[in-house]
Amino acid sequence: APHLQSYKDRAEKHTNPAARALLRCMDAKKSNLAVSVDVTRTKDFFDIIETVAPYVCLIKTHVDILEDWEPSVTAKLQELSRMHDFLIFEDRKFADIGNTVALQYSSGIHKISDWAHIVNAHPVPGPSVITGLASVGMKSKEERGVLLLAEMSTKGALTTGSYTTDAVRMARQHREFIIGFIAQRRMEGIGASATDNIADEDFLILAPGVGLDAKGDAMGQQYRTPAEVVTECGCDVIIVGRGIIGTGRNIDAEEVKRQAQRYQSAGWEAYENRVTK
Ligand code: 5IU
Repeated sequence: APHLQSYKDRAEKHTNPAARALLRCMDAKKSNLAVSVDVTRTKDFFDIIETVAPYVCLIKTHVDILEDWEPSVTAKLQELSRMHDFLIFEDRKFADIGNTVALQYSSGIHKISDWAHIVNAHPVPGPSVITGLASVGMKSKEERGVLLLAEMSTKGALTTGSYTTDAVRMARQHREFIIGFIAQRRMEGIGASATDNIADEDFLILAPGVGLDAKGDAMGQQYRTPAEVVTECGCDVIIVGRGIIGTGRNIDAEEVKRQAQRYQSAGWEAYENRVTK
């Protein structure tokens, strides 16, 4: 089972270049931490990224919330990604017909496919959402991969039962491009039939809803600890926003750094407690 193997071994075997790059980075930096930089001003955005960069494998963005976004923002983000060795995940949650998501991914002002190694999509439209994104991402010369939203962290989420099972089945049909899931637990083998070759299935699980102090927020978010998420539930990457960046206003760089280090160690310890040594 992939969750018992090291990130390093999985990096060597994975067939998707973006997944390989992420696993390699996790091993090299000893970090399974993704920081979610949900702020509205580019100055805060870059202050946070430059502070947390040494401790993360991945930076998760919502570029559409930046009030003063301009093309140089994503150019600088790519430069930082190369300089500090982290990947970029634009949490765009595509959810339209194939033709539309292909345009949303490649075009508009943000041109997401130019700079985001990883994006995600809701499985709700069916396999056409994957076909649409793949028509852009699979043609790119860069490392590109997509995560399906198999489960959400929020109270009352509809992503349960057969919805989740069908999401895994969809991903299994497109393993060259669907590198894994946003989910709360491992997904390999779910919904597989006897004819599916699941022996070498390795879906990366990126889990949002991670916090060491709070149990949730006032708007339905629910938090679990890195130990619950990584050791017990077998997820690969912890996604942390406010646990590290605070409210996103009046950024205290020293505190952000301290929290990033704290979550990096907690995430890595949870991983070491899981893998077979
Ligand atoms: N996010 C979730 N839960 C989900 C999905 C995405 O929290 O199920 I899908 C995003 C939303 C936010 C980040 O950008 O992950 C979590 O931020 P906090 O750690 O501040 O709650």
